[in-house]
Amino acid sequence: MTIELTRPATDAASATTAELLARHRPGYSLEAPFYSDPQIFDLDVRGIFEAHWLFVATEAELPEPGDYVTVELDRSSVIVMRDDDEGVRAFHNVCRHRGSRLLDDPCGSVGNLVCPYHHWTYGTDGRLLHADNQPPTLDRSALSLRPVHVRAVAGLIFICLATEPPSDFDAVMDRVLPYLAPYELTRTKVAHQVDIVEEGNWKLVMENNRECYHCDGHPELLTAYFPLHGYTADDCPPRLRPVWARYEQARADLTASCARQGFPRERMRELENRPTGFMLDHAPLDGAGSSYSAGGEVVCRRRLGVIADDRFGDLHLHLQPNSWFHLLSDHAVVFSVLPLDATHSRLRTTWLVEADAVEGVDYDLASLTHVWNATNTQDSVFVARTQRGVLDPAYVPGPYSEVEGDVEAFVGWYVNRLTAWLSR
Ligand code: 3BY
Ligand code: FES
Repeated sequence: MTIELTRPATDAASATTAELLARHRPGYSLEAPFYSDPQIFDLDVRGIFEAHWLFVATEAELPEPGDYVTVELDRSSVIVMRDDDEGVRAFHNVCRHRGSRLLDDPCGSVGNLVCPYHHWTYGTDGRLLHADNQPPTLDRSALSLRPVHVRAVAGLIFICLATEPPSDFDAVMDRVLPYLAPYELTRTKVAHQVDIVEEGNWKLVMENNRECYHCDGHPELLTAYFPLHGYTADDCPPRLRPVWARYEQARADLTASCARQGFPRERMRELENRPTGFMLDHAPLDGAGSSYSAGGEVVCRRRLGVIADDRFGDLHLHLQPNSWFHLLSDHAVVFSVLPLDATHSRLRTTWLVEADAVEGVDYDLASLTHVWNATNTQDSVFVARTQRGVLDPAYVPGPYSEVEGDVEAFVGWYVNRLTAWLSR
């Protein structure tokens, strides 16, 4: 037996990012600098986060005109706002006078946007309405807040900071929309929202989400979630065969329910080779099959949208680079990751329930949030442990298992997109 005692011959830190990308070994995790180097973090911000569509908020967070959330991404701050015509707008949080930040809070509500410095005042559509002591020749129409590309799709809000956003986004959303529309997320309210500062690079947070190889670390999740992500009937290990049998039955029931309700059913998986990589799978749930709760029972008495069946599994959508979504008959839980620095990320989790659902009557917050709070906490530990490990000089990329295909697809997508951006 040979025991490898030495560090890898090539020092990764001395290679350029382009070289590191070019020598990435498919089927293996990334080299250490991708998880820790501040220069690569800077490239990630510019080449990934400023160049792609990002899921940043839900329409439920902006029920009334003037409601806003601010999105902080490295040096950029973006205001996402409900305008007076009930549309969703996004602007750079930068005054057109001398550049002051306009809004400081993560969310709130305003009549107009008034700069705290010299009180230039903008409408909810971004137009400059008032600026004191200006000559009559001032062209106010040229001094609107600078817009940011924004799309509201079935109640989910995406922004893109690129001058020319990836052009495949609308086509992807057209394909996803028939699956999301029945849940009517525009008619929901925020029951709960939690931010976690993950002690890990944003890619470690995403990679962890993209596999269930570690799912025995999630006992609460496994009361409802079938830990079969990435398995087929052929490679399902013996210990999971009883689970597989339950899964097959639940999947057949779900297919029948979709057919009865006239909803689409096919899985879609185009994670790697397009700018807006995505995966959508309407998966059955274990136990009672309805929701994320101890026995798979519903956790909210009011169903979402036009769903006519409590036992309607989990419509889950994964989007590159920063989000995933679980839509159940009785609630939705949506996740957005934003990078903070090379080794820290913010994970925001938002629980949505039907707009008229009443806490304490239709749902109880502790039950609604139990499974994903527990799962998020467990995942944070996995992410932080991995961050510490990949910072160790002994770390070398390791091979993905057969059930980590979506991690490999995420990493492949990242390598493709950053390579394309660097050679633009
Ligand atoms: O949240 C998710 O979609 C993933 C899929 C596998 C593990 N994790 C629960
Ligand atoms: Fe905003 Fe002067 S910087 S009004």
